[in-house]
Amino acid sequence: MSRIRSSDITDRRIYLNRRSFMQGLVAAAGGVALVADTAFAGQPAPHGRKLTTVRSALSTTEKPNSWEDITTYNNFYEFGTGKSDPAANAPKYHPPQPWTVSVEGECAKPGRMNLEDILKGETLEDRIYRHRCVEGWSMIIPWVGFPLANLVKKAQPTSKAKFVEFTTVLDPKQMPGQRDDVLQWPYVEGLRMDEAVHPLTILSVGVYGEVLPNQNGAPLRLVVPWKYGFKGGKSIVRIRFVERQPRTSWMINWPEAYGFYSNVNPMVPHPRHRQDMEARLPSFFRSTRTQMFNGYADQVASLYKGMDLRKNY
Ligand SMILES: Nc1nc2c(c(=O)[nH]1)N[C@H]1C(S)=C(S)[C@@H](COP(=O)(O)O)O[C@H]1N2
Ligand SMILES: [Mo]
Repeated sequence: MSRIRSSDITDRRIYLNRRSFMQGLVAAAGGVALVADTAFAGQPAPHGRKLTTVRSALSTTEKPNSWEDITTYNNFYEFGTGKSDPAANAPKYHPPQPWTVSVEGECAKPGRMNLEDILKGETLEDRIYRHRCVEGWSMIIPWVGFPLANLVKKAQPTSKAKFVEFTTVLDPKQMPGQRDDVLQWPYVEGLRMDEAVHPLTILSVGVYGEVLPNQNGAPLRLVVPWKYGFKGGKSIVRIRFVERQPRTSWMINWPEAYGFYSNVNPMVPHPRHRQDMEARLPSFFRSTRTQMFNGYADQVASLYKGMDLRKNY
């Protein structure tokens, strides 16, 4: 099958929109960008526009999935519940320009921040991470991002801030999925403070050295590689520091299946999905053994010392 390039499914207006977003990124990152990155030579460059990045030491050495796998097999219920719905519907979405994130709650520096300001002074890193969906499939994804801890630091959370809540944009006019009540909208996710500032936790603005396609959560999405994929909220417009554990959209949807922690754990099955094996796309056979904390146990197991992970699923 021939590759679907996003230039084929993106109209010119959106292309220009993406360009101006890119220019914002370039300005923000201080004149980087538009430089070919050799790390992924041989992979298609669907927009022909690359970000300048540095390779992160926290990357896995496993071979990344193809651009096509990563951008055409997605979960993004705002654009439909089918795996191919986001690639079909999300390219038509117009992110507001400029994209602003409201930083709220228990912090000394609340306020609205433009994405450009958020990226100012950040070094964008290639973070090749394992990505494990609770439904049983997995991929290796070369994200581009920066540590969430950097943004948390700028906000100066107070001692009352025990959790961080992440909210996706609410735009039912442009997001057909938000006109159905499959989930509570807007999509809400959350992390404990120590999880949020862990060096593996990133905010991503790109994949394969390019600006994030809409279906992957443009322009800014959360990535927490030791947790199931649904913890990675997309298209984030609000980050709130709170004292109490946030009520996330998935917990409200089905609390017995979706706990707050949702750490990848081969020993705790989901009511509908076993978790001890996974299908590494593009294969649909569950022939890969799932690792505790998705293979990141050395880095994160200490966060959960003394906790019963069967209860705190
Ligand atoms: N706003 C929002 N974020 C979301 C979702 C969603 O439906 N809406 N799906 C989650 C799920 S279930 C997964 S597995 C990942 C998929 O990310 P990817 O499409 O970039 O692979 O996004 C997560 N973030
Ligand atoms: Mo998922």
